[in-house]
Amino acid sequence: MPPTPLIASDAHLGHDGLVEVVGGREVACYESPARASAIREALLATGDFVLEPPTDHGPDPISAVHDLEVIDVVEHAWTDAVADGWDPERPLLPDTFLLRAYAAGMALEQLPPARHQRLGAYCFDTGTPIVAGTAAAARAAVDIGLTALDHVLAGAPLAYALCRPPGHHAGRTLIGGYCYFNNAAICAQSLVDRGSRRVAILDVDFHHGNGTQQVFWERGDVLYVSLHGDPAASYPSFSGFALERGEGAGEGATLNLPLPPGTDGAAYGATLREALDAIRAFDPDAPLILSLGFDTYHADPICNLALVTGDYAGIGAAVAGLGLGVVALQEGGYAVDALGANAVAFLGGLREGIADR
Ligand code: Q9C
Ligand code: ZN
Repeated sequence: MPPTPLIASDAHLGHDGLVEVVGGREVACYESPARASAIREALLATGDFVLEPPTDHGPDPISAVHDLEVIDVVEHAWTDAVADGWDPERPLLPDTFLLRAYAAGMALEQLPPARHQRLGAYCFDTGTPIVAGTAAAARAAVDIGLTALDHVLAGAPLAYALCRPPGHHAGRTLIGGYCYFNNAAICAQSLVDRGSRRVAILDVDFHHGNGTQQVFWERGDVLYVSLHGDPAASYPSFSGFALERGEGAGEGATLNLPLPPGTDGAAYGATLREALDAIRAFDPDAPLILSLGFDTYHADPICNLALVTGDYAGIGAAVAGLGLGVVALQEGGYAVDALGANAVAFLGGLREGIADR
């Protein structure tokens, strides 16, 4: 089998020095540059991957998914803050969040003009800091995803997008969960815009992809299927329950498969079969968009499932069994020392599954 394109760039290195607030403490952000370096080095060392740069796809694919107001805030909050005297050594996190629950009576058209003062109107948590290099990194992650998609549309059975920052928590008008632009949703929308009528997104990151779900909630042309830690016990807490199934034209085109804490590879595999059956029944006419996280790993510092490295090869092979082209986009995974081995196992399993079919 020919080498698999690995799309990556160094733009993410500027998205660094990040802190988040967890459990009442400021900590170094788990979502670090070392994550991407570890995956990249491990994949290249196998000899089965060829490093390719992203190509510039411009702003239109981003604005096909995200509202201009949040794009504007991501692009300019940092420079507005620094112009206003913000210490450039400190990442920008909102102090105030605009919640619908207290919006009654507010003149929402009168948000503050400085983009950093408005950040909390477009952000849902304390884990999504902005620094000087954030906007460029987020744009590059989109281009990385779209370039991987280009490779698959040009005939590669699999392409791997080393996206950083990740994307699946970012909604139409909201950043959060380490995510700014929703790389997977942008790829799925790009397929629809090129004429696909049934696009499937499979999300195997530990966390529910609330952003991806929101973008396609009322859409029947994009199926969103997610396996994730039960939101009753895990971030993002307010979405990912099984009863969320989409609405209107999208009713039934969202499938949430929450997993209890401690779920191991065998139980995960059984639930994955349900997910893959739903994708087969949907009968996609486009490559699969795979939101790929390794935070289901037993030693992940912020998650609670119990997969081991060997499990990922089986999951990858099962995904290959769909018979679809696969655009794999990196989402989460925070056990940095294990990320390389887990990526090699997953993508190796995918490659073997593709070679066998
Ligand atoms: N400080 C992904 O895996 N954790 N995102 C707490 C508040 C956020 C995970 C945030 C976890 C986000 C792509
Ligand atoms: Zn995650």
